[in-house]
Amino acid sequence: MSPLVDVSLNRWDARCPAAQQAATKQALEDGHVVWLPGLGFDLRQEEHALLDGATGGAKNISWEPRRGVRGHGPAHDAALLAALMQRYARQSRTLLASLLPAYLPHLQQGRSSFRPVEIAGRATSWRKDDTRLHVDSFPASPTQGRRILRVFSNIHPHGAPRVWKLGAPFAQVAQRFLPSAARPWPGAAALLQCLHITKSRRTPYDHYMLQLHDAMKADLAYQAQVEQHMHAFAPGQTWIVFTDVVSHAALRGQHALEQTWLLPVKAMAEPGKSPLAMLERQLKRPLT
Ligand SMILES: O=C(O)CCC(=O)C(=O)O
Ligand SMILES: [Fe+2]
Repeated sequence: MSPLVDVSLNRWDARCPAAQQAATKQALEDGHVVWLPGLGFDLRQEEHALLDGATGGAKNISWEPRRGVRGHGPAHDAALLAALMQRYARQSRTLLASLLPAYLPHLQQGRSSFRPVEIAGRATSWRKDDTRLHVDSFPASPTQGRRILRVFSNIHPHGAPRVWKLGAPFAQVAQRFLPSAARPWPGAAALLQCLHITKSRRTPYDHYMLQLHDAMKADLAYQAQVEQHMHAFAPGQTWIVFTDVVSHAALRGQHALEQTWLLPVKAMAEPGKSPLAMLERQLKRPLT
């Protein structure tokens, strides 16, 4: 089956029939990418300046309501960036309200990001190398079992696609990598939190998700051999994905916006399809 399910919407506040809402929710929970080829995010006149000129090398410029803009270079206008990402956060919420109203009361707003740097050829450590297939897990921000739901839009001004690779289903990832994952050290979670390395308690779930993330990226034979589908997201397109279950890699592209939402597992139509439930079934013990 195709890893992408396309949904034809051309407004962020579209009115969606109940059948379309149900199909979208099921596609996401089954580990598909929901692709909105007709839904683009429009920049304001003054925001085009953010797409050219020096970026200061920042891979991710982020914004959060309480912390403001982080990661921007001296050439960037922080107020302009904040306004852009705040608008993206709002519009992505409007989109989720249209398409996934059952999730809406449960969504917790995470980071917004603006990604102005070309992915191809970017120098990074293997662990941060998003050109390798991986599932998402945030070392400093444990989700404690909550789902990572992300909305992306390609805003490249001159036609460059954002090229992704999509890999094997999560069940296969867990089958392959979980048996050799190290157990969490007793006391490690408390220490990490105490040292402010994590913002909250790293649960066993977060520990194992990080192990999967790292093991996938570190295994070059796996990267070469696993099933993989390439997909190019053109400018003017948006996509939604639970990046904690979908094996993904971003190969090339420049200028994207991304909004992260966290969703408690109990808000899913089928909580048994969460990575938390899948890992707990495989390890036969609770992980939060
Ligand atoms: O920037 C992208 O297109 C996706 C990179 C990625 O893997 C991520 O943000 O988790
Ligand atoms: Fe990722």
